[in-house]
Amino acid sequence: MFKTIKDLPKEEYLAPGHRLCAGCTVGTAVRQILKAAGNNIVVVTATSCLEVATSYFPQTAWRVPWVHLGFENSAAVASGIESAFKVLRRKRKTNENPHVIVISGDGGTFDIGLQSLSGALERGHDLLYICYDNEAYMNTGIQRSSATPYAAATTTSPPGKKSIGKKTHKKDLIGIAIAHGIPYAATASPSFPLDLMNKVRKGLDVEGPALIHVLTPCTTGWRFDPSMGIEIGKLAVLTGLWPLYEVDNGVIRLTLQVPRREPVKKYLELQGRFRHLTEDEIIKIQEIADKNAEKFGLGPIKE
Ligand SMILES: Cc1ncc(C[n+]2csc(CCOP(=O)(O)OP(=O)(O)O)c2C)c(N)n1
Ligand code: SF4
Repeated sequence: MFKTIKDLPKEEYLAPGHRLCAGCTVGTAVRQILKAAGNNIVVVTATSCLEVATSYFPQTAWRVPWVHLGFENSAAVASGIESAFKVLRRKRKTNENPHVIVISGDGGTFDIGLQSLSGALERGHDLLYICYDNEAYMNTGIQRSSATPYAAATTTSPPGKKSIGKKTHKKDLIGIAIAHGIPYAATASPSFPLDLMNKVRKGLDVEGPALIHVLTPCTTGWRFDPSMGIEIGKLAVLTGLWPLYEVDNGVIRLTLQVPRREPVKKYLELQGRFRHLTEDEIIKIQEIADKNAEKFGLGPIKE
């Protein structure tokens, strides 16, 4: 368990010099994930910002074994890798027993990869699936995904006279994952690194599938100043829009208490994708945070 920053390993498994945007929190999250996981791993990544920015031929930012897959099949290939190692060990052809970790975007998880993810969870493969969620298909031009939150502007959910932006709400990925009866699922944020890294360790240590859903603010798609990513991630948690919790063998536990919540307006007004919102829409988003607060036992809004 990582109790303080001093406990963190010094090793860096994501090399600097990758091509993620300046201020992108995906790189920060992946750096933390790899530090927590160590190098006895195989990472599987679907097409995404993370993939294109870290594997610019002939260079790679990955200092661990890594494979790029099609958008739709990362969980299927991760299942195959996990099974192949199992068979090779049984046949005494290898002693190697690496953890298999998928790191995929929300488009590759919530939408196009959901079928292969469901299959992997249902079959019970011993792997850790991490969805980094920048709340849209960023790499191809900020199209909405089913993880895009209510009322956010994207290039395919533009606000206008007859539209408030995205009309529907974000899917409950953790709810979908635990419906498969998996032993461990959690939300996380790179703004709370010890919480995120301890969840990665737990997800690797359980036997069977684990899933971690990480909110990763995106300077380009959410339209905020590149210096603000970590602050915006903190505000997502402190408003109650992104509660940090885990589901350990069916038991839900809040991992970060928020005794006094920030109003959602503080989070929304920092982001260009919400600039068009009326007071009425802001109230609707405040209600989402209030419902989360009731569900997870967060404190009241600060006066
Ligand atoms: C089956 C398929 N459909 C569409 C694409 C084009 N495509 C590549 S990356 C991408 C967006 C990925 O979105 P997400 O998983 O959220 O990752 P992000 O780019 O936001 O990091 C799309 C649509 C593709 N490669 N394969
Ligand atoms: S578009 Fe967003 S998620 Fe993609 S690299 Fe840039 S900041 Fe990161």
